[in-house]
Amino acid sequence: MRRIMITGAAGLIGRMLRARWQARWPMVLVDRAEMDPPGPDETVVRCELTDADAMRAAMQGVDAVVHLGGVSTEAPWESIRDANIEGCYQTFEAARMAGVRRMVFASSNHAIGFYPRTARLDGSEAVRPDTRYGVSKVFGEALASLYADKFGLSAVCLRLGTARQPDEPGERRHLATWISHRDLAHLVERAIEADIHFEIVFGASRNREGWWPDEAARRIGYQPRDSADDWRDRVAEHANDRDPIARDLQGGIFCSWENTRMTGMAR
Ligand code: 15L
Repeated sequence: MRRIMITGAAGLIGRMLRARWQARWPMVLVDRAEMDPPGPDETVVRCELTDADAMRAAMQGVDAVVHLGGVSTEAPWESIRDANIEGCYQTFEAARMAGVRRMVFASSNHAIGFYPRTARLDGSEAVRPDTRYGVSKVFGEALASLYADKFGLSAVCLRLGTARQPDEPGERRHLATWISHRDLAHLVERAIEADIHFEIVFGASRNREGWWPDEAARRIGYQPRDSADDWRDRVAEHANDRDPIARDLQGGIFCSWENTRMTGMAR
């Protein structure tokens, strides 16, 4: 029986996976924020990702880590550095020392956000991060590659699109980027179980307007069942859809924030 660690277990995706996996796998649930008390076969660990001792202790007996923890949007450098750079490093280090078999790293489409919406990407092209947050995801992907090649900690990096609550697209951009909770849970399960050394995989549902025709997703056995198309007529226009920078680029509004080159603002 696999024992799975979920970091960021108090977040939207962490809670969704926890609820689905309760009868399936023993879990170690890690977050700095408060979580529901442990059920049978669950261990709840409240700590910072940067707390190397706590992370090493929590990692004992873990077979696979789903690393969702850290800052999940753009933030001041200090927050990104602590949670997404140092915290990510300590998570990989604890996993290496405990002999973990598989790391599933929650990366993001913001690692490639400056590609135009006309581009079709498969993960083999150069990164174009759109934020400090996106840069931290590129760092995590690079760390995953290093630990796979040097220490045999096999890894799947999921460049996730948009997972939301409510579980439906909320702006026009999401018609390409949306991933349903059901598809996301299936994607993470395939990332845990696939026979893979290292892979970067985009995470979106079966959206007709999608930008990521993903061979790697097929290689790990991901078969999405939902589609943003079902909401096409119900998605109201959002301010982000009218932003002159956001509307042409895959990362959307993340590309606009603090942008002095395309807005002509002073640096
Ligand atoms: C992300 O990486 C964020 O974590 C999430 O909140 C969304 O903004 C998503 O990307 C997106 O691109 O829609």
